[in-house]
Order: sequence, then structure tokens, then C-alpha cells
Amino acid sequence: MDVTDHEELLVRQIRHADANFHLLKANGVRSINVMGPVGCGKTTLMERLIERLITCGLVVGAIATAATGDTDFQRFLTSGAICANINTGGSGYLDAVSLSRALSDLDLAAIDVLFIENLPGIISPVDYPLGTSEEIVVLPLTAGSGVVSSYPRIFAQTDLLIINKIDLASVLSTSPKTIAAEYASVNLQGRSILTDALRGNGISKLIETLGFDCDGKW
Ligand SMILES: Nc1nc2c(ncn2[C@@H]2O[C@H](COP(=O)(O)OP(=O)(O)OP(=O)(O)O)[C@@H](O)[C@H]2O)c(=O)[nH]1
Ligand SMILES: [Mg+2]
Repeated sequence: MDVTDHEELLVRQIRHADANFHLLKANGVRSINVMGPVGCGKTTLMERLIERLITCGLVVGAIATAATGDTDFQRFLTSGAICANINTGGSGYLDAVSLSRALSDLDLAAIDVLFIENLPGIISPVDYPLGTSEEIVVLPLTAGSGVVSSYPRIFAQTDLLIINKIDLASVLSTSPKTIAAEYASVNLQGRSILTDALRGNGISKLIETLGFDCDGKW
């Protein structure tokens, strides 16, 4: 791909991200892009959030993304979300064009908050704006120290870090505090939340940090 092709691709992505943003806004949908490496607990966290927010009276949407298949999509359906599934095939990233197609499959007017699980990774997602109103990055405690400083861009650009799998702290050499301190060093206004998504620990704090009051609408 030469420079002109690359620029055209970027312009197209930005145009679609902008259209997604305005479409979501026009429908009153709060949209949250959930990013993080493979197996960090994105789907488990989203399941916990979906279940809790539904009990708060919100209509929750979720978009699953995978190269192939619908495993996470089925999990979101079971959690009670209004869902869509994106298969990216051979592409290593989720882009705004694919998201816009998935949005057209959803009844956006009915949805209060929409979670989008990005393809696993901590490099590509930052290069492909989607047009969501917010972004979250998840890092499992099992990733250990050094990940934030080795791949700072996603952490510098994302103001909420969820450090998940803290239940494993007793068998790991890295403490959540170490990862939180690394994050603070690359993102001055960023906030870290500690979770054990498997057991639902930290989810109330996460919901509060995201600004859901759970007394009705956000
Ligand atoms: N011990 C522990 N395990 C967890 C936690 N959260 C998720 N898991 C487990 O980690 C594995 C991966 O969880 P998923 O939620 O599927 O992770 P993901 O980030 O969606 O994975 P991909 O979509 O494949 O990138 C599963 O076996 C979960 O049960 C946690 O807080 N503690
Ligand atoms: Mg997943």
C-alpha cells in the first residue's frame, strides 16, 4: 500500500467514525469501546456490567467482535443484551466501517448504553477510531509489570484502566499497585479500577466510576 492509499484509508475510517459518533449521539446511546489483550476478561467484565445495568433499568446493547464465530455474541445474548456480532475474518483490527454495519443491525433508539468488545490487542485498536463516546482498556494482573511502559499509546489515550483478575494476586509476583503506578506515569488523569470479574468484585465501583447512578437513567 503506498502513502496515498494509506491516507485514503485513514480518511475513510475517520469519516465513518464521525458518522458512527453522530448516529449514536442522535439516538441517545452512550457507547463504550472495551479494549484489551486476548483473554484479559473483556467479555466476562461486560457480562457483569450488562447484568447489573439491566437491573438498574437500563436497556443495554453489546457488540461482539471475533475473527470468526459467535462465542462472545452468545454470551452477551445470555446476559440479556441486545446484540450484534462482527466477524473480521483475516483483518487484524476492528474498524469504523465494520462497526457502522453492525450498528445498522441494532435498534439504537431502544438502547441506553452500548458496549463494543474490540478485537483482542493493545496496539491496533488505537489506530482505528470507531466513533464511540468512551474507551476502556482492560489489563489482567497476569500480564505482569512492564506492559504499560512497553505499549504506552493505548494507556496514554484511554482514561480508564481496569486491572482484572486481582483474585490471582496471591499467586503472582506483580501487585495491582505496580500496574496502577505504571499507568499513572503515562496517563496523568487516568483512573485505575481493580476487578475480579469472575466473582463480580469491583463491578459496583466500576459502575460508579462510569457515572451510572443505578437509580434509573445515567
Ligand atoms: N481468575 C479470574 N479469571 C477470570 C477473570 N475474568 C475473566 N477470567 C477468565 O479468563 C478467561 C478469559 O475471559 P474472557 O472474558 O473470555 O476474556 P476476553 O478478554 O473476552 O477474551 P477474548 O475475547 O478471547 O480476547 C475465562 O476463562 C474467564 O473465566 C477474573 O477476574 N479472575
Ligand atoms: Mg471476549
